[in-house]
Amino acid sequence: MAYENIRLEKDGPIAVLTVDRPKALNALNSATFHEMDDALRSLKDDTRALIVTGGGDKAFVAGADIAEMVTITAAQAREFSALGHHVFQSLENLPIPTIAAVNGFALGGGLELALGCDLIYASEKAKLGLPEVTLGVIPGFGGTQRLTRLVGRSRAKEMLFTADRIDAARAKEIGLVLDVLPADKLMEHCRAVAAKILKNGPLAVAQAKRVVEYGADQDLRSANELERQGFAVLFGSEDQREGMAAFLAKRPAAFQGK
Ligand code: DAK
Repeated sequence: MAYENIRLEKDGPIAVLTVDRPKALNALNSATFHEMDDALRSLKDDTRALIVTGGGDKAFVAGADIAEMVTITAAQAREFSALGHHVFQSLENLPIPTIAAVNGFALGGGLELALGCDLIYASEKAKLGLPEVTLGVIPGFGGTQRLTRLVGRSRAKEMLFTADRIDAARAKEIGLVLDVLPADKLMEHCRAVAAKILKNGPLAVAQAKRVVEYGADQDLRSANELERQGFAVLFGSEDQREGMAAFLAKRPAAFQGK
């Protein structure tokens, strides 16, 4: 599939997905979602980390495309919401770490996109918010739920009710972003984090992601059971043998992802 609204670039084991409609501040329309869906499906086993960012120098993603939404019916809104949910869920389900490099405005659906990633880093000029109530709607791509799980009910409600745009420093303060970087260092930082993760056992990283994601919504007993299963499964892998043998031999591990 040829892409008009996104770019998918490979840099060895790291893929970078750029939402690239800078004239509309990378707003997410249906075509963009379909391209993102295709891009995520196209990732092969040799891709071991994904960075998501925005094209141009102003925005990560300034939201769902308001021009496309302005006249849609309730039935179409449900369809659009389902499409966004599907794409962000696919992002969450990837067995590799995903990193949002928030390089500017991350508003509405843009913040929801970042929230679908495992790790969020922001540039100093990023502005984050959920302005949907100013448009007479609420977030429709999982933002109400993912934000609440990340920063707690109270802060999530504050952002949802006030529609305030917060800066990167404040976003870090409330635990929404992990770190704030100078704009020209953001991608470098995200690549360095990805490279650090890539040194570790890929099956173990995938299991860690899986047990956190599935466990977070369960009671502690069930979640711990999930962890036990994930732990046990890894003992059937060559990576576990290699990782432990390498430690004992005082050499770096050469993981194969098997
Ligand atoms: N959609 C469409 N176009 C957008 C856009 C957006 N979200 N954001 C910006 N643009 C376009 C502008 O219309 C403008 O286009 P032209 O006039 O040049 O043709 C161009 O990008 C540059 O924007 P500005 O001229 O406004 O640039 P400024 O620097 O002055 O302002 C801004 C930047 C980010 C503060 C401003 O553009 C802005 O406030 N943008 C809208 C932000 C926003 O409200 N985002 C949330 C969108 S709502 C649901 C599904 C999803 C959702 C809700 C429900 N269901 C299906 C139930 C999610 C909703 C949202 O994400």
